[in-house]
Amino acid sequence: MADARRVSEIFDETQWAVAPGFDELTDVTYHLSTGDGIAGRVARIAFNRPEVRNAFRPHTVDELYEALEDARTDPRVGVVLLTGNGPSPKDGGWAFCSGGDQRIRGRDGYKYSDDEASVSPAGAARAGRLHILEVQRLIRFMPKVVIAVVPGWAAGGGHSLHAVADLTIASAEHGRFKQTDADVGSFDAGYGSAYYARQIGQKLAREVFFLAQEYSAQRAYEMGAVNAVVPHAELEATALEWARTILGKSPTAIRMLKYAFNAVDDGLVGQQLFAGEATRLAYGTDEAVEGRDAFLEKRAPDWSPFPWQF
Ligand code: S0N
Repeated sequence: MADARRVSEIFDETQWAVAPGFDELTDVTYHLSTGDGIAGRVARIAFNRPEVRNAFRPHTVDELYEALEDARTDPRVGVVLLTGNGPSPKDGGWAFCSGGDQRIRGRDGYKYSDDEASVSPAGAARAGRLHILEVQRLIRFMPKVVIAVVPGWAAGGGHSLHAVADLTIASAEHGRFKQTDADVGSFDAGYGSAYYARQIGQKLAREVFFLAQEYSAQRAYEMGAVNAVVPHAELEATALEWARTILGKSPTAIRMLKYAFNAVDDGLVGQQLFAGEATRLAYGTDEAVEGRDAFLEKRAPDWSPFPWQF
């Protein structure tokens, strides 16, 4: 049960309630906003393994996916804050996420348990998961704004999650960025690197990956990887304020804009998503209704009221 004490030192329990049905999570927490005018409209989903800098194991990714999917399909939710709880009870360190849990990395991916293949056929089928990439796609393709709220380390696959998020706000005191993939023999060859290079430029992106140095929140801001750097104590309040501002905008406009920003880098999938939303808008026109009605009434459509606009 994710009570307020177990959430995070900078979590304001007066602003949030545990999302219904998500009170038994172990590796992440999932809350919905309760504030005036935004009740139920902002989701806060947080890694909850601060003792390992919020590294994710397959079970973490399962819970993260379920929470994100719930937020995606909840018509009230317009903004998702993705963050990390903290600090670590061991040493007081803060993290957004430090990527895949290296202690359970096998030769074919990350393991649920040592003997999972012997547990059941499903266990065998899911052995060696790398499904954080499915989470990346969920963040990328959901027609809502996802903000990475970075209270500490964003490293490895955690760095990739911040890269794929729509916006990033970081703690001035504890926000740290480091792409360690090449240190541990892993490589995010998609959004984490190639798309990241679109954000900050090729030379800088190659430096981040090839040297795996540490970057402060301020330096990441200067590089164009972070939207805002704020005092640690104000991080979550600032993120909620940004969410409130975004919720004041047209949902359709935000959705079309996100897919427009994505389309240029997402190839046919990007075009498909943008076109799907365009089709949804077209279905609302009298012209499209006439096409449907003509078919159902077994007559030729009358397009005469609809000019060939220029
Ligand atoms: C984050 C770092 C820089 C923090 O350093 P700091 O503050 O000095 O803390 P530590 O003492 O190092 O850590 C505290 C405790 O936490 C444990 N820990 C930290 N990170 C991990 C981790 N990732 N896995 C397991 N344990 C971790 C430490 O061991 C320590 O524990 P104790 O107290 O018991 O000693 C620093 O911790 C660091 O560099 N961490 C490792 C970062 C890393 O290399 N992550 C993995 C990178 N690769 C991926 O994430 C791949 C992900 C993936 O699934 C993928 C697959 C295919 C395609 C793409 C991806 C992708 O998304 O990238």
